[in-house]
Amino acid sequence: MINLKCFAIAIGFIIMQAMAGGVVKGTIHGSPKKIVNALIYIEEVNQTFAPPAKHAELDQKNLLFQPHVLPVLKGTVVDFLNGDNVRHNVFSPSLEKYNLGTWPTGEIKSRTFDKTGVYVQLCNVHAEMEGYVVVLQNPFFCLTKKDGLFEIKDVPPGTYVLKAWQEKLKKIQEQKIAVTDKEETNVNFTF
Ligand SMILES: [Cu+2]
Repeated sequence: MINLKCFAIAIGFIIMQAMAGGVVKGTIHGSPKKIVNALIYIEEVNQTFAPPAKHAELDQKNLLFQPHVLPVLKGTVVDFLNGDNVRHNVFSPSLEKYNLGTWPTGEIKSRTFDKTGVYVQLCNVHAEMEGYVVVLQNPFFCLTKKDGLFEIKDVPPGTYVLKAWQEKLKKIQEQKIAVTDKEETNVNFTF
């Protein structure tokens, strides 16, 4: 017979173990247009991370890519939706380049993102539309809101390169960081 209490404790222990790690926290300083939708991420963690089974979604609604920036783990499938009553297209001139075609409301096109990098999303029906899919090696990233604050939890202890991307930056910024178990590493960026 299974001892349920011990089983629960064991599960709790496993969860505690899995969540061990440090926190990387900080602020991006700069003009309001530059500190919003910035992606702070650890360039590489020496582990393999399985992509989520659940698809990520990128909608085209009110003639905007929503969300404007979509960070995903390498291998993630992104479903491209059309939430408008007009036809939209999706293409990207980035890296290996793709064009998913043009489709009406209600239809979905999917693409698996197997390679890390920044993919600008464009629509050849509406020249003003622009969005980004950013494909990352690991799940330790944070997308900023208007306040430019970021916090990445449960980072395995180690030394890493922390990167900062934002669409208006000419170049990705980076800093070397050291993460210690159960401690906070504070980092700031100025854009
Ligand atoms: Cu469009």
